[in-house]
Amino acid sequence: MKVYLDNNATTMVDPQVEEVMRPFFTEKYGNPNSLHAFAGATHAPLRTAMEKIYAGIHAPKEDSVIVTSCATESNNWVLKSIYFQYILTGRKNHIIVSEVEHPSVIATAKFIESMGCRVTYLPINHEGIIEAQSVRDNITSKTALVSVMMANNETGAIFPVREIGAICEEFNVLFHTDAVQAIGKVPIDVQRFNVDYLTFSAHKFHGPKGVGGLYIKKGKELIPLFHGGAQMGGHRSGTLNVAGIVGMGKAMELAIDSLDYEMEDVRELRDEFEDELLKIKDTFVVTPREKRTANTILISFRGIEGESMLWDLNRKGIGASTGSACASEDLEANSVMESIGVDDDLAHTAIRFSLSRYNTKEQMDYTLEAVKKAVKRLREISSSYAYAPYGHESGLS
Ligand code: C6P
Repeated sequence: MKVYLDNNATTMVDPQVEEVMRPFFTEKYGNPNSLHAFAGATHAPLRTAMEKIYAGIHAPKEDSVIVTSCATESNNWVLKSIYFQYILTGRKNHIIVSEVEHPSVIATAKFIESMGCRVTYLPINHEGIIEAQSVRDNITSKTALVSVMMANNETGAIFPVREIGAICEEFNVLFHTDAVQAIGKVPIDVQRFNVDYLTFSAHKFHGPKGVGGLYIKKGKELIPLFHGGAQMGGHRSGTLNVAGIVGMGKAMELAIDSLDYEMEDVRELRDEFEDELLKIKDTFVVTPREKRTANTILISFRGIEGESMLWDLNRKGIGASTGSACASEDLEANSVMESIGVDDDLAHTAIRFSLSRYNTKEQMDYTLEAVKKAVKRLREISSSYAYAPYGHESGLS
């Protein structure tokens, strides 16, 4: 059996998405900006796709949704533009981010910090969640931007973006949220959340890789990251990725249609699996499940290096991760676990299981058995587990 449980890293392209994309490679391949029928054939599908994307996040027509190459680009764009518009010009000198943002936010924040911007990195609480009050406490008259993600990629923790949006509005501070892990998992409404900028990436919701987006509220325009042929209304130059945009539109439509299934059926599958995992001794899950997206579990098995567990699971055809895919090669402790303040040993034992609408009960039962076997085998050879005060057995009786 093959079981894919790394859907926070990327997802399978939905077959319906692949189907709508196919004509744009070998039939309707015109550049949308050209002046002939090959180009014209792309216009209606592009318009339809953009309508679906606007609808998916409840963006009003007067606001902009700009297609980018990925969430990393969107996140870089927001922070670097704020630097050019507000920090470099001396109008403001400060931004606030959470310390568990994706590296595309954290590394960009550190870059603009090295250019003279003051950056506050907000800590998470013991449940792995940012408290809205901490945003309020750190805003000053010189704060240009607050950037806090909607859902964390490692734990699935849902952050209080609505409250944070309201605080930012009260203090007249721009608000960006990285919604990469929230699309298709929680309802998204840019108007209710009061966000100025919102990032997303198609491959996280069963769309293609290499295409993402940035929502920009009217009146909160950014300086383009890419100057050139003035596509996308001059916001982002470069020939449009027609197949990618059409695919992202379809994927957004399907994500919204599947939202109830995700929030009920995927949640049930996840919860049952989690209940069984927690019966194994010396396990620890970050963030209460009702405060998480329905598909994610970050769990520690004391005494077992995360990478060893992944190896055992991989041999059984199961794909999971130790956390964020882009940090998985460094063998460092899980960064969210460290931020919560768990001890270093435990932070090295984290495994992220992230489900999708394609997972089945049979797959989860199969995975559970594989996890139990791996725990037994690995704890038997784990010196840190054998000598630790909490037990001398594998944890499975
Ligand atoms: N997180 C994970 O395993 P790109 O690769 O640019 O499409 O997405 C980047 C990104 C931005 N924000 C969040 C919250 C994300 O989760 C990701 C991608 C993957 O968690 C790969 S590191």
